[in-house]
Amino acid sequence: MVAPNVVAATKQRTNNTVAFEKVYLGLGANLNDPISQLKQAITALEQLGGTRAHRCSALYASKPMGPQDQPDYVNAVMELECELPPHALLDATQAIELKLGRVRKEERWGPRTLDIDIILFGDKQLDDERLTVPHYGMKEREFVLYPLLELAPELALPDGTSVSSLTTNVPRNGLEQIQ
Ligand code: A4P
Ligand code: MG
Repeated sequence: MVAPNVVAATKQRTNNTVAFEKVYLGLGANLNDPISQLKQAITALEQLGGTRAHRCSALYASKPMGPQDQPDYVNAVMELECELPPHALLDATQAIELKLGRVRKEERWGPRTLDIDIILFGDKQLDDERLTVPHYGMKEREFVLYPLLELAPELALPDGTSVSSLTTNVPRNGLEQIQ
């Protein structure tokens, strides 16, 4: 039989081991020099505590989803490893949006300086009042799927659907790499 104090020590070590999860973030902007917005966001995310191993897709120009009387977007997807819990990462990405000057407007899908969406968080499936993961729109958005595919051609969603199979139903709709 194992002495109780040995069991307790083992448990504590287990509890102190924080796993890094692979996370994908969608970045988008269409106001105030969107390329610069995205580059500043990428730098801020690279410096975010509790994250490591950052990789970013190319920057893509995309046609606006939603109201058409707004400028084209610049979109990208960033991959990182994250030891923060999902809601703490959301707090951090929203703080970056605000620091870079985002003003939240009423219009749905209207123009924005910078939007950071949590697309995937490991194999987690979350749905509460603040966070839905996988992101509710990812399966239909060319400006999410093609940059994701560029970064991780073999990637699958928690339900097993491969990203490459999703792109077969989602045309590029003018999406093009710009840098
Ligand atoms: N929220 C829930 N789940 C998530 C998640 N997975 N990641 C909540 C991030 N946030 C999540 O978001 C509204 C609330 O969603 C947050 O408070 C958070 O708790 P928001 O950023 O304040 O508002 P939003 O982004 O305007 O809303 P929405 O409906 O999420 O817009 P989308 O879906 O992000 O779409 N066209 C092109 N070409 N490229 C784009 O990037 N983006 C949009 C915005 C419209 N058209 C676009 C693009
Ligand atoms: Mg958003």
